[in-house]
Amino acid sequence: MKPSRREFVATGLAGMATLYARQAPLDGQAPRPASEDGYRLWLRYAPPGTVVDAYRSALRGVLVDGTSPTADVIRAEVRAALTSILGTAPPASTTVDAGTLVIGTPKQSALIHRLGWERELTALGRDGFILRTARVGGQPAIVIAATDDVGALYGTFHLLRLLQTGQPIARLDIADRPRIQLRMLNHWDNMDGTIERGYAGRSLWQWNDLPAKIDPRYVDYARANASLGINATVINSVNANAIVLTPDYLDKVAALATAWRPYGLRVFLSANFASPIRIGGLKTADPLDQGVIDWWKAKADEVYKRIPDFGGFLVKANSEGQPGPKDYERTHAEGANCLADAVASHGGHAIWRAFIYDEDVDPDRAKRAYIEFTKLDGQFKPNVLVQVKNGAIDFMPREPFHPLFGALKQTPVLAEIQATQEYLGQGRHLVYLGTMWEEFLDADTYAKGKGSTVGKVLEGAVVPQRVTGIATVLNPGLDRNWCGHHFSQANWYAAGRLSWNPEIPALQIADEWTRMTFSSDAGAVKTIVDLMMGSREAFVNYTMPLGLHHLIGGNHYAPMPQNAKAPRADWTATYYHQASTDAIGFDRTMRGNQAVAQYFPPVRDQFDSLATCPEMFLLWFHRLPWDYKLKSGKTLWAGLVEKYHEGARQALAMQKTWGSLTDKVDPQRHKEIADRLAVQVADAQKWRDEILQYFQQFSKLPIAPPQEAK
Ligand code: BDP
Repeated sequence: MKPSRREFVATGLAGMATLYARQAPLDGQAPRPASEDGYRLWLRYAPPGTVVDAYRSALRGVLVDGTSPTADVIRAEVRAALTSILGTAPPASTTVDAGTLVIGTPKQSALIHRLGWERELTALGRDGFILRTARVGGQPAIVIAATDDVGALYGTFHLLRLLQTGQPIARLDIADRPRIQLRMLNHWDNMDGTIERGYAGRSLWQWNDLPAKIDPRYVDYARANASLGINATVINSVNANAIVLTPDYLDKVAALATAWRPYGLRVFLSANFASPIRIGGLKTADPLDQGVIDWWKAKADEVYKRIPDFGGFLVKANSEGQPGPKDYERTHAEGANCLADAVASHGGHAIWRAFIYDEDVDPDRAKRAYIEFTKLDGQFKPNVLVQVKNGAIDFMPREPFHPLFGALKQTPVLAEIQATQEYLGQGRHLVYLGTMWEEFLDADTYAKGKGSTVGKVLEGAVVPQRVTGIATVLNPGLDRNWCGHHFSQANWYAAGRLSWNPEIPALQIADEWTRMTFSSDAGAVKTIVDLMMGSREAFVNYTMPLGLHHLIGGNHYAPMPQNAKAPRADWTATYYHQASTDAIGFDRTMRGNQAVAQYFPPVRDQFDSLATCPEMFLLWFHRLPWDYKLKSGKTLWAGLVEKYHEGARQALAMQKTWGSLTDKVDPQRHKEIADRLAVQVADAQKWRDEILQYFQQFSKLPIAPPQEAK
């Protein structure tokens, strides 16, 4: 039976209450931890407390039974981790004694083969694993077994997570597999070393030094990803420079692919649709032109010669100025199929982004992709996947789920989520997105009746999908701590965990991450986890509550509700909030522009009716007078005032809470986070004041702060 979302996943933590109770507090005044720079992410392998004694007696030797680059990776990781967690690494064994950790595949290891687990392992798939206490050659041992050695690597990281989070390992019986096949990252790195919407320094990829020099950081990047089960990465921006497909660059990409292969990480590339013109010397990029078809085929062959396990192309076409099939009056299906055909014989995929919003399709940007892509369902080749952002506009702090989830019956759909925090405080605000993605993945599409959650749609459990996937836009850079804000690392972590299993609770993920990243001190963990769990709602409250969206300008950071001038109307703020003296909000109901009709009937009706529309989406779907009565009995204006004040107050409380952790968190990270929280507090007040003052011109009502906010 599947664990319900509200319980901790069986393979994860035993339950917070028991966990906190089990851990003895650290003795008296524990010394303040030594400074850290955050480079090691959640792979710090700090000893998790007194439980280490039990680990020492349970782990007395290590036998990684196999020879392959991945087996070497496992050996090195286990050695480094156990040395750090246990104080000294248990010896590498060649035979099994009591307490030997045995890791391998039935194919390579006779010991594992003799356990007779093949059928069970096959059912878990290539990436699944068993982590079990068992007798091996008559000796009690811990076994990590998988069909493929990458599965064994995932199992190894699972055990290391249990150790880092202080879990009991006396009787292990875990069989786990990913629910999603393509667990993918999308980097938005430009070829000149800058990163689009990157807030942590320049690109990780050192194009000038590649292919000769493999920076050790590439390997640490792969380790971090493998520890979460991330198995695919698109390394260049969707606003793609065609140069990446030239032979010199392909050699560089191949060197990265080679470094990452032992970690199970496959490379994909963003392709510029006009590449046949830009680097191929052709006059056209028309996807039905034979010369173009041949060019892509030859290009794909060239790529696969260097990278035999190349994943395929990701394409942003006819969106925000990018070239695409519509330039030639061809459909998106015709465009996608051309690239898909080129990689098909190699087992590759063409991933076509649905982030397309042509103004001639519909006046409302939120409706456009659904209209275009539902028309094309059934016309895509089998190896085309459509990649859909979580919401219909663009990574807003809160959006209802994109109506395309569950709507395409014959086309595999990947979700695109963004860990980068482009619209969520970028590298400066502490915003944990696990809760946001949980809300998204749990949303019920009703595509096949109740229980058709977005998570289930993505798993292929609602409409069968040929390939399943979740892509996370993640823009780490050369900053020592990878992500700019130390807490942004949690979003990389959460995205990876949810891509493995969309049902892992955000709370569990926050708890794991905190223990691995900061401390195993029960009080500190609880404080940090609480801080994380409330952070996204706080951000929504002080920026865009009650369904407001896009109240920003071009930098996507600061409030700019007055923004009425941009190259296109749907890049302004006024297009979305439509505030006037009468009302505020976007009428997407059946009486308005009928965007709600893009959802399946129960969802359509829920959003359509004021009685049932969740207030968190109120102004997304409804246009309402300032004196509209909220469920609380307050007017809409008073409700808005209250939300903005609440958000600013929450930011202040977060700062205070963090201040209480000086003894529990190392000085460097504590200070760097505290500095950013000071910015966040000031920003939250700025958002509150600027937005309320702006809307007050229309509401003409007093900004009466709730009592406790003073
Ligand atoms: C927007 C970003 C822009 C991206 C675009 C996309 O502001 O930089 O190019 O999305 O996803 O959110 O293509």
